[in-house]
Amino acid sequence: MTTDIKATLRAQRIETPSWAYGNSGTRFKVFAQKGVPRDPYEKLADAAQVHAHTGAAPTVALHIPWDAVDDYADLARHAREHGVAIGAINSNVFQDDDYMLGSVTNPDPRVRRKALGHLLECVDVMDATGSDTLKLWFSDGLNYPGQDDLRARQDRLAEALSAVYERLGDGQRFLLEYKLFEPAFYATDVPDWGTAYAHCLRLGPKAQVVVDTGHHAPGTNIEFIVAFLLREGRLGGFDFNSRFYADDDLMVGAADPFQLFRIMHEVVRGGGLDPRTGVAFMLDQCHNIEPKIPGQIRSVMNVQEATAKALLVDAAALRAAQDAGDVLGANAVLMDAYNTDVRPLLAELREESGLDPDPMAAYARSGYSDKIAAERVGGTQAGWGA
Ligand code: AFD
Ligand code: MN
Repeated sequence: MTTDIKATLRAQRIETPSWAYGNSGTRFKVFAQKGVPRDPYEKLADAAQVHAHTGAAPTVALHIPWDAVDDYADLARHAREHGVAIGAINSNVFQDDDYMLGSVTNPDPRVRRKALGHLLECVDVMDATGSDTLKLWFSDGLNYPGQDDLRARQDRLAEALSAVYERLGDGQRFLLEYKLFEPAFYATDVPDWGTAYAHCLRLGPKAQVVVDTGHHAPGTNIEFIVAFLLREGRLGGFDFNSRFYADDDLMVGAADPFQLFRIMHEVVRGGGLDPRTGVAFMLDQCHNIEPKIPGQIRSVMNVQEATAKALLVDAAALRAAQDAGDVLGANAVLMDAYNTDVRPLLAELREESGLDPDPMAAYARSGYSDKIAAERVGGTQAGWGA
């Protein structure tokens, strides 16, 4: 059993976001950190550190235009030279002044055309980088009742999504991301998994839903959403992070490791770890006060630990207890796996893969942090571009 679990964990791939390595903060303050990358090339170098120490993070999501370059083939080459590859392409229709009243759902057709143009440019970037996944998040929404027509905005959204869907090439897909709140305060045009699912269902199999674990009302049963979407073949992937109160973008598993375990249990139960399902395990986090690279390393480790625990669930015993209506017995089977310390198993796995059993300590010893702080002087540090 351990051999199988190790093989599955060895095959697990977790994607880190380029924007996690830049400065980030809240509307109150962005705290600049020493050594932060100044361009996509340096971001990829930092992301490569996460993969080098964990062995589980070989791809890096880009965000356009933050990571726009003249020559994507050269950027892809740079990534390969550092042992990583470009992953999902994230669109950005939330930071241009034209988008104040929305992007693809804006009442002004000129703005809608501009937003759609950007989305189609992102597919061009996919063609240039060989990425198969476009991630679409719309901050579009309203601050007041009556401000605009909720139904008309869905019509506009559907029109834009259809145009992007038609543009996708073979082997390409888009992941539609929902978010209950922020930056809009009254209504968001893609607020929940049902809205995202309905739009994807209408379009076809190349449209799937991405579950950002910070994008729900407090107390939402996220693992139910995961189980449902996976069963429907519409779980495109995750934007993993964790939250205490809002979309806090903290290290995944840091606020509620039990919830992350329950999510990964549904992934394992539904076959979502099989690469053929295409479920993308992406991180989407912004570490405002934590050092960037170690924050990503810890997050990758947290996903690995939750996955290892989920793989330890005795599926036969669980099913037997469930079928027998043995409430406490079934719960005990799940809790038994959750309460297992899987760190020795993961340490062993890393050593067998030629890695240091403790990625955090290995990174700290590497001196990379001091190196980039000393070298990266001048230039303009990457950030959220807000
Ligand atoms: C913001 C949004 C959303 C999106 C991310 C990258 O809330 O999570 O995936 O930016 O564009 O965090
Ligand atoms: Mn996200």
